[in-house]
Amino acid sequence: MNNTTLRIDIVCVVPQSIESPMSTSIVGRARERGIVDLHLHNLHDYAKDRFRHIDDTPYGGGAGMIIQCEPVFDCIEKLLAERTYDDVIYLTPDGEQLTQKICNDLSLKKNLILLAGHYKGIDQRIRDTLVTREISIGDYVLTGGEIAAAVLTDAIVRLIPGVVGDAESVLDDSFMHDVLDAPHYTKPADFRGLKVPDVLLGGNHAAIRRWREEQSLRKTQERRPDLLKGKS
Ligand code: 6GU
Repeated sequence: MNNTTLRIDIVCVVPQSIESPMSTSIVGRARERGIVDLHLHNLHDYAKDRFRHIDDTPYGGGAGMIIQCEPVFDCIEKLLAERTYDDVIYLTPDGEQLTQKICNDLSLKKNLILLAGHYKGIDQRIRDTLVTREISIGDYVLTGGEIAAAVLTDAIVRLIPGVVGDAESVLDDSFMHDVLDAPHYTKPADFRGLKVPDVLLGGNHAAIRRWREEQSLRKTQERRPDLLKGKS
């Protein structure tokens, strides 16, 4: 791997669940090309007993199982001994909500550990000592953090220069400028009588830019007026 590579280590309970999305399409190609160096770690490989247990019942009682300190410390301390990490991110519904800005910042890092929990959660001592940042991908609950880690990885990797073919298409996305994307059309210009707006067929680039800005603004006003607050 060259020295501009972003290394991401995903530490989780069920790596199989995200192997495919992390190995195909744009993320898979970025890995093949050495732009991102992605490693999946199975916490069960760090279990101490022959049944590969990594969780136990919560002190104080209550429903659900808690991931134990030992396998997580063993796995993450092994990684930390091998290189310096910019952040150890725990994916959890009570974390800071993920935004495009956070993705932009993380895409500039060199080495990241993403820790994905399962069951009821992880022992608080892991969060107090190893974890440097906690992120949620939205106000809803998933069965585990693996898919959240895959979402975060996907959102970061596509921002690395050279990963998405057309750099401009990344910069124009919804949220890149705090407004939503304008509508897109491709051939044919008339599909069952459904017509592409004339302005897009005319080749007047200034008019097209103005139309897209108007559409973006109107859609944002309708769907996400919160994004426009504090703007003139
Ligand atoms: Cl990061 N994990 C889980 N389990 N559920 C979530 C989440 C994370 N973000 C939103 N819901």
